Amino acid sequence: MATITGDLPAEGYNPSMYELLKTVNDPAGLRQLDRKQLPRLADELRAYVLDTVSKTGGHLSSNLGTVELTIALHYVFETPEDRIVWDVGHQTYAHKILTGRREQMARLRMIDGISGFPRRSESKYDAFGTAHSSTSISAALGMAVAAKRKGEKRRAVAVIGDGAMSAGMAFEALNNAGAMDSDLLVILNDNEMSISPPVGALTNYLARLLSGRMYDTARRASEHILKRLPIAWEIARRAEEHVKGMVTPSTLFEEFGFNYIGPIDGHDLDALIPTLTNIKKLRGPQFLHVITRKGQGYKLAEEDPITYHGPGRFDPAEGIRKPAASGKPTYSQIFGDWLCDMARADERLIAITPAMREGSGMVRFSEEFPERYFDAAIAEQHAVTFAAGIACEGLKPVVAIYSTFLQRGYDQLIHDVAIQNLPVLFALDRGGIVGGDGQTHNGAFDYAYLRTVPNLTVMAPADENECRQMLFTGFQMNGPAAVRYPRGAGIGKEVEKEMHALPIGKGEIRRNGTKIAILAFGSMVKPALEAAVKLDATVANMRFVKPLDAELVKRLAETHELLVTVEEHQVMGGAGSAVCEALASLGIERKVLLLGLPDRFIDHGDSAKLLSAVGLDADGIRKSVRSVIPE
Ligand SMILES: Cc1ncc(C[n+]2csc(CCOP(=O)(O)OP(=O)(O)O)c2C)c(N)n1
Repeated sequence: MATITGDLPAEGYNPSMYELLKTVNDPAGLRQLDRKQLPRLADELRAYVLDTVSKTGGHLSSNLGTVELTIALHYVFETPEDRIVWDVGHQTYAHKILTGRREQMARLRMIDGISGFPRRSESKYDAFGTAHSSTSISAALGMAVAAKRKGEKRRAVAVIGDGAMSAGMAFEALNNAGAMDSDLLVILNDNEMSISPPVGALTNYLARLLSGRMYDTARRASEHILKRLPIAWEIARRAEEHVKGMVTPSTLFEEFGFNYIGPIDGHDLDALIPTLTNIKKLRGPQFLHVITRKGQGYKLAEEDPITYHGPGRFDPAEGIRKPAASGKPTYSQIFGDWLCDMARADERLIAITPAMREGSGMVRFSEEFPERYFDAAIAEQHAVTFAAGIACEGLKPVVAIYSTFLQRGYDQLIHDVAIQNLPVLFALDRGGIVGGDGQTHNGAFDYAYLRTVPNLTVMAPADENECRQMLFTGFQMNGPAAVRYPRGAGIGKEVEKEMHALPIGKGEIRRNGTKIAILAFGSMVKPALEAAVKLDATVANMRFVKPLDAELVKRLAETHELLVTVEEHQVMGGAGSAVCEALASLGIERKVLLLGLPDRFIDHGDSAKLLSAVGLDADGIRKSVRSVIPE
């Protein structure tokens, strides 16, 4: 396979480069091709992935790494009758291109365009919707069991990365599947990378498995034992397979009840296709270990798979350029800076991430405080309980976690942290609409799932400085607290180096008006203030979703005709609901307009456009208010 060097022609790729790819409109068409044509198809597919992703943004490195595996799977298996479940699903661009969505790649992750992840409603070839990791083995096992129960001769395949394999759910599924007689194939796509280098004992184990040391050591030890028994040695020597069985320590996956095959080169179609063809004939749980390279074929991504994991648009000939330093910092950066400052001021601080060092703004912390930095791997449940254990011993854990991924750690949050009232600070990133990743990644539910938990304090900053001060406030508390902030840059507010704790459960009036009072939470304070000018409305920055500032609610209700709550969160169960509950318990009857996300999943696309489409910008807020109180 030729490497795309980065020295591309100035005009970029042109469609004539995709002559073979253009003829493949579905997997049935792919299966018509001669095997000798497949390497050429792989080259075109890889170039097409690079070409389209460089124009739309999206996941790149992982997709370049699964081109041959995708071709081989659709070539050998009878998709869509045979089911392929892609774990996380961020590596499915080649799959999308080969399953009739080649032209639609131009609108990948955009409003009305195709999703960056598999989705059952998008294609019959997307056997299972994914995006959160480590679900594939469970889902494929369910499909295998259902096929058996229905007497259907379909195959079920789960393709899972070594990073995704680190999650408890993957092991729960292996444990279950290995003890069943289901025709399930698990393919471990091992590229020795998660988003950043993977961590944990499994990673070390896989590396040892690959280096062959484990096999060699065991073989030598066994030979030594067997040679003392000449007859036994002779029998063993003759029966090669038997010898292998006797001297190779069974792999972890064999211990789980799988038939382990591999490792094989995941970029070699001559290895992949015959192996998969043979496996297809085998019954019972099979485990194929495939080695791939993240970023394969595009030199810049091979050398720096982290930067090319999920880039925005870029010129493939030049590669990704670092953004100009003058841009507004993101909330993740504000968090990362606070974390370093706080760690310097307080020795007790320990920071934890479930495999999201880069996205959470923790690279600098991991370098400056390596002994106080813990990557728990893609294991949100473990990350939360691990923090609880640390807090029990008087240290101060900070769990940096995306809102959508804390959904995975909810019981741990309640049972291990909140019930014991342990001082764990949750830095909850990606609260609200997240853009291209879409419905699976939107932080739309956290106010609802957090504010119902006793002992927990929930804060939402209106700007960058408030974010820093809230992190400080939460860190000082003697119980659990969460600071929930959005994806991307803030409003450009200057950040004070000085840290001071905010009064707990107190909001603030940002603007005085008449008749209408807007009670704004977090990112909605800014558009609320803009909308308020024409409405002549009062605006409160509520700051705390829990404990809610009931006194402020009371005061505003007594002095205004209409209360308007606005939040970048589902209306159902959100901060507006909390305001209504407060009014009810105060016995106050006042008209309330609740603005927030509607009761449906919000799709992918440009965040500002999506927010505007649901009325969560200044204009939308103003119009909604005017529909209740006309001018
Ligand atoms: C539950 C959950 N936590 C975190 C993530 C964010 N995430 C997306 S891809 C990824 C790394 C996956 O690594 P691996 O499975 O090895 O696939 P690779 O990208 O290396 O191909 C992570 C952590 C996620 N999708 N789901």
